[in-house]
Amino acid sequence: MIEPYVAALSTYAKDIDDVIMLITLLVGFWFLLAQGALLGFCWVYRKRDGQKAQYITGEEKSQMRWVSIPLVLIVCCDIYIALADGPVWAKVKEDLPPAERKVRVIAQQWAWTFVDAGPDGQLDTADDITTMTDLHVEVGKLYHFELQSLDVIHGFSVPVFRLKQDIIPGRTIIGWFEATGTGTYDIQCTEICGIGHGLMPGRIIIETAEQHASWLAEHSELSVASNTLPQAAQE
Ligand SMILES: [Cu+2]
Repeated sequence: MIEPYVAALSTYAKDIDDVIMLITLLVGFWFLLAQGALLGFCWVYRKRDGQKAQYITGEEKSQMRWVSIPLVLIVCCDIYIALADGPVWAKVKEDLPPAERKVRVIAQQWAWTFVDAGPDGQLDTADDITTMTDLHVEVGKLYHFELQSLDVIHGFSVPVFRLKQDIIPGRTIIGWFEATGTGTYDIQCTEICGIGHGLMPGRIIIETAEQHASWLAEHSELSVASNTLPQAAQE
């Protein structure tokens, strides 16, 4: 539905779009029906000369049906939506498929810091690559992300992945994504996190295997050098 405007570039983006489409269609159907009936009754039973308004208690069975039948039908629609979205929620938020890559996302007022695990795939080692604002990832690799906040509640949102997760200070929240296409796209903070909230830009750069390998090679050497320099100076 929104794919012409925001590309769908994660393995679960289409599942989420499908749920949103289902909800839009079901809710839209009942909305149009209810508003149509309201306007129709306003017209049919409008004020006419010589006709007195009738007082309706709504207690008779024929009148109560106007409420009870739509109520049962709408509850059935709700159950149908719950059955459709439950597996998608479980897939995105509860399941944690094995990681091929790891990245730490650190939010603060008002910037993003990203720590890539580097060539060894382990965080908190000498070859970790720290970047501000830009998150470099490889297409087709399953990433685990660790979300951390240095101050207040922020929201990590990658619209092209249909991914959104709040970041709570004092907690590390783990989730996953796998990109299905390349390009540069927005990362947004989706919590009003202070006066500079609107100035908290981020970008995700989804690269091919070759592009990402050369980015890794270029930056991990730099980070190893800078991580080992202080030790060398001490000796
Ligand atoms: Cu924020």
